[in-house]
Amino acid sequence: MKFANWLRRRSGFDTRAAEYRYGRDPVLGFTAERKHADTWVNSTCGYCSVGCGMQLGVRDGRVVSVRGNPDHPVNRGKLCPKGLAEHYTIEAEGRARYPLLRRKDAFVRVSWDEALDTMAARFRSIQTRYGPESIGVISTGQLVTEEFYTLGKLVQLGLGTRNYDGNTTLCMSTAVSGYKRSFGSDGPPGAYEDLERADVIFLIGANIAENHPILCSRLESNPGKTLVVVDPRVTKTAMMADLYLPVKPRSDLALLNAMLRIIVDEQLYDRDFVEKHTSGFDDLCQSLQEIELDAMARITGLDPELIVRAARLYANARAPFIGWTMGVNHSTKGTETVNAINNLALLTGKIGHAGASPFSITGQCNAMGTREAGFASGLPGYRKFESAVDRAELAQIWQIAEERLPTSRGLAYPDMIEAAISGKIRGLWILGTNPLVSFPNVDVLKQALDNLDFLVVQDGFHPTPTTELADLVLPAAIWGEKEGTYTNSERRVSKVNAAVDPPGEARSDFQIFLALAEKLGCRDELFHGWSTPADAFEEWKRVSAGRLCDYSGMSYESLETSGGIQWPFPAGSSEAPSTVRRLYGDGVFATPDGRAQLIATQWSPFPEQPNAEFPFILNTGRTVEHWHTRTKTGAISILQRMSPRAWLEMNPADAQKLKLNSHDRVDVVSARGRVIGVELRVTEIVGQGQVFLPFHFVETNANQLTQSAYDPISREPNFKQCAVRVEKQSGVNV
Ligand SMILES: Nc1nc2c(c(=O)[nH]1)N[C@H]1C(S)=C(S)[C@@H](COP(=O)(O)OP(=O)(O)OC[C@H]3O[C@@H](n4cnc5c(=O)[nH]c(N)nc54)[C@H](O)[C@@H]3O)O[C@H]1N2
Ligand SMILES: Nc1nc2c(c(=O)[nH]1)N[C@H]1C(S)=C(S)[C@@H](COP(=O)(O)OP(=O)(O)OC[C@H]3O[C@@H](n4cnc5c(=O)[nH]c(N)nc54)[C@H](O)[C@@H]3O)O[C@H]1N2
Ligand code: SF4
Ligand SMILES: [Mo]
Repeated sequence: MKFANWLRRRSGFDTRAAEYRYGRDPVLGFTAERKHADTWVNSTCGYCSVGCGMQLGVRDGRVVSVRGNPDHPVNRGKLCPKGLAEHYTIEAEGRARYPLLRRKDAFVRVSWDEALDTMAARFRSIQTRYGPESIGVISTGQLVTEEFYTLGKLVQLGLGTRNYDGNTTLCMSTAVSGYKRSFGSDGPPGAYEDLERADVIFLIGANIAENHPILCSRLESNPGKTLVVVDPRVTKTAMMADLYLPVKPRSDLALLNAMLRIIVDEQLYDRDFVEKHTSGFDDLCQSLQEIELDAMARITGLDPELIVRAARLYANARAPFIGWTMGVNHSTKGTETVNAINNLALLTGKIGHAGASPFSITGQCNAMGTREAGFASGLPGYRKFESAVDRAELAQIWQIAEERLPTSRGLAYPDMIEAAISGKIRGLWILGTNPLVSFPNVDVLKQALDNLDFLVVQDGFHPTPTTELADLVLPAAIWGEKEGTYTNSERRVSKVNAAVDPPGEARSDFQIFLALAEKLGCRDELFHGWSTPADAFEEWKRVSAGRLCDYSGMSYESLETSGGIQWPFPAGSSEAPSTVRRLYGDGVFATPDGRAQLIATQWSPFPEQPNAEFPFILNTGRTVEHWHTRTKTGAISILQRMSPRAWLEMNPADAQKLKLNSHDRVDVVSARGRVIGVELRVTEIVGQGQVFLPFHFVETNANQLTQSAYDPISREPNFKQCAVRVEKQSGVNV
């Protein structure tokens, strides 16, 4: 029994342990007794894409506690530290409560009517003067799918602009582009169960121990696996590895191509699968002729024998899993790197079976929902802008003229920012994202926002660095206060429920969209008879029917009782909702001829190599306690105390050369900016010539340093490398 408890705590963070430790609630201030809830509301965690099932404990109209849902198939009762403290976000300091309109230099509180009248009038007058596409919308991966579906329709058919994108372009757009090029559609093909059933697991640029902690407990229930971690930094995940490959920054593509070459040369590929289910084999082989093991070993910094070992390990595995996250996506070579990963799976036929999957681990709680239902890089239901058939089908469902659907996408997020600088975009609506902290080379963004005629920011918190710059702030309900669905990384749609009302006059994003549609005069046409997210869900089910992301067999009730359903789940499906589903098990891909595409790729050095003036490569990323720009976790004292400020990791050999010691305060300087007074951590977690800075802290904003370099295919920023120097602190941050 004792052993079982120990195991449970080791492999997750047990709710009871946390309650014991935090007997007197440090945030809400009442004692453990008062935390005993009267009722428990089932929901899904609103932080990361693991999608843990949760129960929110409600007492006297307040959420006083949360616990893991023991019956949920994803987390089986476990939660990570952020999840365990999530209820504190609801009553955290700094929630946005009232619409605020900037008059001269100060915000004044206005009614919702006045706020939305002003928004509609200002956007329309900008459009009259500069054309419909002078308005841009930047959304998020943190709303419910019903909201994404509603927003996409509202922006395209109501506001009438194609310039709609989200923070997902800072995050997942590379995986989306890579999947589309290789398999014909977006959609991670595997399931979390694969972590338990794979015999070999590669994690490339994915630090799940910090960022998807509950996936670690899925890994731990697979004692027979061999875990290979590819990351230039010795992360907590790397420390779990059987084989750790400390690649040089952004050399993954060289490693993957070397592995592909070895697999072809040693005939370790699946000839039958390649012949029946793929195109492009000859071109791929030809491109691999240029790949030489010794050269790739130099680029990656790995011994040639290690690369050979990794290639054989993958190809000879019964069921290999390759998971990746931002170490791959955040790169100007990101899409090609995803294609090289997919090439490995396709060459060896290791896809669509238990354990075998090239799997993009997603980031935000509902990054998937916006990919499925949104209007940004595709039409709803993974339809393509450029497909006449797809447009006709959608127009038919919506009963609108086909010409109202665009034939190509609008500007991607970074291109909208450029367009604001050049004056093409004049009005911007930012919702559920905080770009003043999260956008690369943030001075460019500031210039863009400065140049706008009208900026609306819709957020659950105020002030944030971004709401502070707005002309209009719209206060939004957040997790715990609204209803809908999230899709996690394994395509599992889970129910999200409201446990309490939002503070002040804050409204759910869904209600804000409907009210704005009313003001724009399109509510009746686009959202006839809608009043709750369930109305959007019912229409979305029809729009997704027959598509890869088919929801048509789901209902809110079945999502509740099953603890989430993986798509595709068509109406009339004979499978039980709880069945684990994988894509492409039949070898038929979402391309016109059903064949997946093998794609030749080419490594090249990352932009902005270190030089005499800026000798270090800056890597940026996350820590387990904090969520992105800390609007939520910065307001939660338990988490904030565990990780109160940023730090810079530097290798001891470099620190010695610079005569720096741990805890010194240093400045980090790039060609674009200076971050002042970061605490130094001298550690071998990072290699020589590399430094690491978390990007959570606006006071020491990593994006003051990062560069405006983007993947040409996905438009995702190269957040993980830029050239910097490190100096003893020069001044104080203001
Ligand atoms: N605690 C916490 N959890 C989160 C989040 C959070 O903010 N906080 N955010 C969520 C979101 S939206 C996302 S997208 C995910 C992100 O999850 P991750 O991708 O795991 O997070 P990061 O720390 O950004 O980067 C991952 C790793 O990439 C490595 N890396 C850097 N350069 C390279 C390279 O050239 N090659 C390779 N192979 N690796 C490299 C870094 O060293 C780092 O360990 O986390 C989600 N979960
Ligand atoms: N240097 C560097 N920069 C990075 C990264 C990196 O690794 N390095 N990672 C990138 C990645 S992967 C990501 S995903 C981005 C994340 O960057 P952001 O999207 O800017 O980060 P968040 O702090 O999650 O911002 C979400 C905002 O939405 C608000 N919010 C929360 N819930 C709701 C809601 O229900 N409705 C509304 N309207 N608002 C809500 C929050 O208060 C917050 O202000 O950062 C990117 N930036
Ligand atoms: S692992 Fe992700 S989904 Fe699960 S509790 Fe932690 S933050 Fe929430
Ligand atoms: Mo992300």
